[in-house]
Amino acid sequence: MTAILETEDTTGATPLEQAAPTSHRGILDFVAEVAALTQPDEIHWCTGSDQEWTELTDFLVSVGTFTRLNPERMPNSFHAASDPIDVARVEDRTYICSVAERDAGPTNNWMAPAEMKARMRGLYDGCMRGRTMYVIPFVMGHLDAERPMFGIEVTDSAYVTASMRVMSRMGTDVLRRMEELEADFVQAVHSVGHPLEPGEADVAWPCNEVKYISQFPEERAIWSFGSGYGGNALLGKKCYALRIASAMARDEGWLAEHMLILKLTSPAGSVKYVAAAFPSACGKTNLAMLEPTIPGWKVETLGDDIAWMRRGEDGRLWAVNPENGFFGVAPGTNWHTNPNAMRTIAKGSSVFTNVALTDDGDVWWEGLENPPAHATSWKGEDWSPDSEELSSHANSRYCTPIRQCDILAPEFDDPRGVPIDAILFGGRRRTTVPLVFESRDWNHGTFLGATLSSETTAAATGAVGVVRRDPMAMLPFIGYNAGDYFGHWVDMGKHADAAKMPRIFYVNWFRRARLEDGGDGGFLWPGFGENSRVLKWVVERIEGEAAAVETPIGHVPTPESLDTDGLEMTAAELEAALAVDADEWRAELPQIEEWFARFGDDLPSVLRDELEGLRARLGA
Ligand code: SAT
Ligand code: MN
Repeated sequence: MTAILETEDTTGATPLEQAAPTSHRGILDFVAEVAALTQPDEIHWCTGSDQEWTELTDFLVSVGTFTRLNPERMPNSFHAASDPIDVARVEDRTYICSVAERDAGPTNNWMAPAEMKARMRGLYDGCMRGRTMYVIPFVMGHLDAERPMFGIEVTDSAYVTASMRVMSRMGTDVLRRMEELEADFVQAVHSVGHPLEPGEADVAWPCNEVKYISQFPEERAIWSFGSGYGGNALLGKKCYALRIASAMARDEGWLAEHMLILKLTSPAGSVKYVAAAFPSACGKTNLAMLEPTIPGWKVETLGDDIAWMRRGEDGRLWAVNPENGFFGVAPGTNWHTNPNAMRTIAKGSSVFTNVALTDDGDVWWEGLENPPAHATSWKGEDWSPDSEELSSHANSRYCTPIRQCDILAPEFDDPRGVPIDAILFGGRRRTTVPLVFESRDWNHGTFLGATLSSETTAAATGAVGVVRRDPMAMLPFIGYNAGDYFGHWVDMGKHADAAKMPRIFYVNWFRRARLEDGGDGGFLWPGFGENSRVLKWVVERIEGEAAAVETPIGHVPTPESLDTDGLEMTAAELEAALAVDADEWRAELPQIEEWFARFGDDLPSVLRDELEGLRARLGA
């Protein structure tokens, strides 16, 4: 660690420069500027080494942020509990600070860059006093990509630094490559906003009631203040890999999407790659690591949250996962719903936040097998199975290295990524949306994505269970005007190689049996590993083998075309899962209309035409 001194040496180099392990001018200037403003006691340049991990985690244990888990159960792993005011992404405090207001509209909060910077400079002023500032050189995607996507996160949180080591490729190798390439990088500033006066004791989870998560898309910069949690603070994730990257992707003709990537191998050995977009906490991680229940099919994982997709020389859309770890929702994860995630976690080297801590130094959460007779809840209170309160926050998370996943596809290491055959959009809907259907073409698929709807979850603060439109599952992550974003999707399909673009499907694992039809209100589809049956239908559609009925909303499987061998499901239940109820869909039309009205003239005419086409097909 380097103390920041006041004076320069005889060469004119500042003490910061003398102590910095780099000569990259842009990095030095950025770090010096942030340090001058935030006034940390020390600066630590991250190497990414095992020793550094040990030092960081030891430090976090010593200050009470981390509790070391029982090494026999969960080696090299830690439990953390956040402040209850800091448990999820804060969408109402998240801003796209583009120069022009229209470039952020209409789905984002906006503030002029100068105004936001003035406001945040005030907050940042001295905000790292009494703390260490960690400098994290990181790359999203591969270090040996044709164009590596670099970032520097400066943060006063050791928790964030340890988590970034799990979630991204970071450290000395990255710094060296940045120097060799004299590379540009995304500037990412993060502070928990909790300076320490001399002698003041720290708290286990420092944060601030005032929070700002600000993106400056034109400058490719991120300023985050006040939160230490997940996507608010691990700035490589949503802030960079989605908000900033989507703006880069618009400018450069590619796609940065909130999608898992999986590899599917059929019994005959044919391989397909699927990307799928669901809103946060709707089962992306489970689908990404699915264990097929149908014989002979194999799923391997490439990513569970973010896909960067570029057109390859062959005209196909190639996807890479820019991340290096999983930041998965813990509750509901168990040996049935996601055995591969359980096996990944069990290897250790993981951080668990806001789950329960058992008396024998293990973690537990709602939905996990074998509830302990007693545990400490995420709020630090005594908990037992008959407690009224939940042991774990609904947005509690495990943070674990992707390389520990037994079913990681070898292509994860290929900087070119994988050619995508199918894109799935999905949400959480009790009614209306069938288990699966295929879009008519790329533009119709774009319309399905643009109108994607889902009931809200605990991944963001706010009411849970309300239906909202979440276009491409990107509502909180589109870094520019959402109308332009839809236009960009339409443009991606306008190409000489349009026929090589992925086919687009829509899925809903969450439809319920209707009481008025004599149903019990429960889920119509068993989900989890059984979703392999839907993936099989998707593959067979692509190969021209699976039958479908053309309905007003798209191509829906015939009941026979879906492999239900061995499934305990009545014909009526299957029919209900696949049903397209014209009345229910007619009721969607005014909602879609209202949604599209928000975009005014910025809505691409193609999408308006798609809505009119749907209306006509529904006879409305
Ligand atoms: O907190 S994160 O944004 O990283 C997780 C999520 O909501 O997907
Ligand atoms: Mn996500």
